Amino acid sequence: MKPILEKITLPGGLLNPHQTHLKRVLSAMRGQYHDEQAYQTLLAGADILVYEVYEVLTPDTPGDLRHGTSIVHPGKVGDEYFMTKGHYHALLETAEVYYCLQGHGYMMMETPEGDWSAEELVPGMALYVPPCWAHRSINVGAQDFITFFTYPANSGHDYGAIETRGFRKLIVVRDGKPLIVDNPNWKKDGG
Ligand code: PAN
Ligand code: ZN
Repeated sequence: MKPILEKITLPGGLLNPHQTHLKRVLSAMRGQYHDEQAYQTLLAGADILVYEVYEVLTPDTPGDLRHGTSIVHPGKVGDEYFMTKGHYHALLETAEVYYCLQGHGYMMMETPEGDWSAEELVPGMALYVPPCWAHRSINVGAQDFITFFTYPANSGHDYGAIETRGFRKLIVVRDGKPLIVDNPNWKKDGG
């Protein structure tokens, strides 16, 4: 294959050319927010767009990379900030690099063994998510939280563990600022 040159437009985070444009709306985030009542109330109003991902669809041969932009829109479900679903890579021992282009967010990360970490991202900060760490982008700011990411093209995505168990920690707003708290709904055994 040939080299691919990309243009990233800010604000907005549009990546051109791209082959996939994922749009995740509120109804696709069922069970992810700790305040189910707030989730239902917000959803009853409108099925709003929570985040978008533009990606370049490279071959998934070992050695190749995928890359794209992730745009988490500003907003909250109750006291919990808008965020991505979050996932492990299906090929667990694969890493990922994120680079913050715009906005203010956190990457919430955890391992199956019980480690967790939340790193703050503002423009200019880069983050290495090591192999075996689940990761979720959280927008704690008032504008779009935009990152560039790249990961091994054969990684795949495993959403199941996070969908059933959730992350150990949440980020909620307290006195107008983000606060990391325990997830009251976290299921240790995954059941
Ligand atoms: C990112 C994420 C993107 C959307 O490209 O896929 O931020 O988050 P979810 O996949 O959790 O919905 C990435 O981490 N790829 O591996
Ligand atoms: Zn990933």
